[in-house]
Amino acid sequence: MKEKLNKQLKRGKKYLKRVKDEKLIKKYFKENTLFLTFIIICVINSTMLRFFTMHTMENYLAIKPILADIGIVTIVGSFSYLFKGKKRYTYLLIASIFFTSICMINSIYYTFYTSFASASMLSLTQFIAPVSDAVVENVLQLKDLLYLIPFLYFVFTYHRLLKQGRFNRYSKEERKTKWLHTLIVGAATMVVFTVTLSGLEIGRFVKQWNREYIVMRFGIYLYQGNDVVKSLQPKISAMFGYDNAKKSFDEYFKDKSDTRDYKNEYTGILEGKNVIVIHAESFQDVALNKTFNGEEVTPNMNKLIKEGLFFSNFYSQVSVGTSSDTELTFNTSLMPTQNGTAFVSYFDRTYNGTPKFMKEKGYYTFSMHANNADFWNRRAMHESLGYEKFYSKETYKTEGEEMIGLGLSDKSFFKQSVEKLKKINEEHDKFYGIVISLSNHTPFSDVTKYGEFKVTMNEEVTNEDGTTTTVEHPYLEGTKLGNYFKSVHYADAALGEFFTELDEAGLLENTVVMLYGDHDARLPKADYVKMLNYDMTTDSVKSKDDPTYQEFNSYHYELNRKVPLLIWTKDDTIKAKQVDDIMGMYDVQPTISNMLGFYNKYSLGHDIFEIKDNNIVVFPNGNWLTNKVYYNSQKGEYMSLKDEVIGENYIKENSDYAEKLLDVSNNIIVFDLLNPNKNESAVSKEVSK
Ligand code: GP9
Ligand code: MN
Repeated sequence: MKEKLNKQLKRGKKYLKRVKDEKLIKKYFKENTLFLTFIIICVINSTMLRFFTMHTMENYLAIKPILADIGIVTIVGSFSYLFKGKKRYTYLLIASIFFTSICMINSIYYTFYTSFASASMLSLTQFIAPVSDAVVENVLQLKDLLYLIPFLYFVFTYHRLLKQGRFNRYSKEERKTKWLHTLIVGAATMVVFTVTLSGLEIGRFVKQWNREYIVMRFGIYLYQGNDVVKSLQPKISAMFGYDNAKKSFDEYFKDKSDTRDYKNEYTGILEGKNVIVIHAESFQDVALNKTFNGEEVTPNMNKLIKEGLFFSNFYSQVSVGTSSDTELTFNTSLMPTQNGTAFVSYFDRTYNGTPKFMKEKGYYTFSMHANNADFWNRRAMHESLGYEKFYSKETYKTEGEEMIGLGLSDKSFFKQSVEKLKKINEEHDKFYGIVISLSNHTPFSDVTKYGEFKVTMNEEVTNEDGTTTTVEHPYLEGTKLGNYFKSVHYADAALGEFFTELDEAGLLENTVVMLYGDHDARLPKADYVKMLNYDMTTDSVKSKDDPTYQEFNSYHYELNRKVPLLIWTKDDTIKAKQVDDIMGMYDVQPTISNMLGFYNKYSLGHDIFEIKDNNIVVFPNGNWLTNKVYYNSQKGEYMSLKDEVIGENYIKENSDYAEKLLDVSNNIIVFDLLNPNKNESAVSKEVSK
């Protein structure tokens, strides 16, 4: 044994001596310049992508994704050695185009969706196209082209080697050995990488839990490979995982009553009333009651929220499906799907949609939106939700009308919608419909069309002679947040006109208006910091050491993403009240169904007037919010909202609840569990009260 070990040691020493004497490392570098360049440029690009997208220290210092990237590209690159002569270059060229494209696509995608691309979203490119202006302006940026530099360097290296006669041609034997050795190195790197992973990381990777989390720990290439497998999974798992899904579904709802088992002061109060729902694009609470030099950003909304039932801590729960995810959750009390979007990938499932229930109650149900009917696949999905008719772009006059951002201006859209509503009101006994606005859509750059609204800070300066002059500090002018306020100011004015026109047409009698902000406006954190900490005396942002500096960290950012929810009647059917309990989009259906007189057993949210301040809002990425805590599931960290000590149990119980809820929601959609033909237990429960 000892002798054997000694022999091995001797061999090892001899080899190291050879490496030193014959300068083997230098030789290796010289002989494999092209291959090594390929590895380096692929790793540089993926690292660059992570640095440009996720701005956290944890990401900047992460070694694991670099290791994973090296492993993957080494394995892929190793096969180049099997090709003869110039074909080896062609192979590496194709591979580097492939890896560079992954980085570029994800870079563009991230700017638009603040997420990484998914193969299940491939069909969504057709939805991106109509957003043309917004996409070009908001998405294609110089940084997206930076990935071409390393790639071009690779091409240049090849031509340089060729010119210098250093592009090696290997014999068959050499090629085979090189391939095998390189493959072993790649595989060994992957083994080292895998050993460093924690159980949690592996679990989340398998689940494709949160894309940022995966990219931060596994690198973009491994993420994308996993994503392709995961994207095929809905189709495959819909075939195979049914039994487990059905079991957990039955278990989840087993204690829930088949009919409504409570009554409160809101039960049935809206029964028989017409319903107009307003989907207010990117309307965020931050604009409410905000003033610039005494002028309100949203004077109309400020008035309405004082008159109606206003929910001041209301959050949308969107994933990559943004507007469409909100529509899903608003209408069905289900969460967005874990892969792809329900509107696009699962439009053919059965949904317990509010419009469907209202139709059963004898209402005429419809949706109105002046955008292309196929955007977010609404044409198909609105039918599945139970809207009898979708008044889309084709039914609106756009010629000669004002266009803002993505299309027809809200003012024109509302005006034309009122004409349609008048007709509907004449032809139908009662109606339930949604109007989906559009103008207040990112990138909020159509400023000239929003009307005059200054986002400045005025300073009264006393002159030497005692008179005063007003000095205007344009601190938010030109920022995205500043432009957003201008845009919301326009959207609010359009809303004001809509209410006036509805009133003039007599459409507010016997009608309830519900309004929700569909999701936050994805505004830069730095702009909020500037807004909160601008010092006009120095014309700059205060330093963090300044005692009056207001912190605005990532938790403040998350909490600030809340959107308005309003239920309003012209008469006093709905009395003015502000509800401050934490509430999510999935609580809307349970809350309004009690008012309107229907019941959906398979809702995931709660009637806010029953659950009150005991509520939890689960976000699609696993984060959750209660009246005590905002929990960040990716970081495994939380912020206590009331400065109290939070027990570990509290975090665990709520995290388990969130995980279970997301799982059940996803199963309902993927396995079509509300379809009475596929799931018998769903039949009898899908009834109106
Ligand atoms: C598109 C509009 C905007 O018709 O609803 O969608 P979004 O980009 O917010 O998902
Ligand atoms: Mn939207």
